[in-house]
Amino acid sequence: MIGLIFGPPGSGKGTQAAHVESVFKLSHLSTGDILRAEVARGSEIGKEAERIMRAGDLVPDDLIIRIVQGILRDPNVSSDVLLDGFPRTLEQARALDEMLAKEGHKVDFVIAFVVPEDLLIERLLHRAEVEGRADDTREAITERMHEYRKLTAAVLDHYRNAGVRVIEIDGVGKVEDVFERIRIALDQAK
Ligand code: B4P
Repeated sequence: MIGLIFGPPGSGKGTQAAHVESVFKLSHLSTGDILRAEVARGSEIGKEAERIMRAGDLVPDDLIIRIVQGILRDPNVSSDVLLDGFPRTLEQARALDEMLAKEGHKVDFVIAFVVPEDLLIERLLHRAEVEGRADDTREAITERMHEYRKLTAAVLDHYRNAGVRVIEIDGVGKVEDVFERIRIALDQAK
């Protein structure tokens, strides 16, 4: 089972993925978390990614595709996966489809959050105060929203056109209420 958790920055991807992982027994794989861990380790990948992420831009497709490929090929990684923050461009989506097709798999569902932009910005600025994440500055948030509209939003149509089940979730409200909407939708989709 391969699921994607999809939405603009601040829509609740990482937040809800943690709940989906524990209730639906899918391994949560967040490319944002992986990149932040590389930055913290000071690895070559981290050095390349740090400046790009801080500015709110997307890291190069080939870099992120190599990372995901390495993880999905790892025999210790479960074949039931929830991908969070990947794919973020059409090139990444095509690379993922190709990787999965080689193993006889495909994307089974996409959870796509719908949240108004003013609320997204409010959440991210609040996280900046609480966690101080390097890419939660007003300038970087503006750039991340721009990148989402320019490059990432099209990924949803890619999967819709491929006949993949896209489950739109209203991401406004308490975290537990949003998760309840996801739980009901995934239970119905079984
Ligand atoms: P991510 O780590 O994916 O960052 P994000 O889009 O902000 O999502 P995140 O999961 O952290 O936040 P969430 O919406 O859960 O990416 C960071 C950067 O890494 C990118 O900008 C890019 O540079 C790079 N990157 C990652 N993947 C890449 C790829 N595939 N290709 C290229 N570059 C890539 O939550 C946000 C906040 O809202 C939290 O504080 C949370 O507590 C709050 N929140 C969530 N739900 C809420 C609710 N219902 N009510 C109130 N607050 C809520």
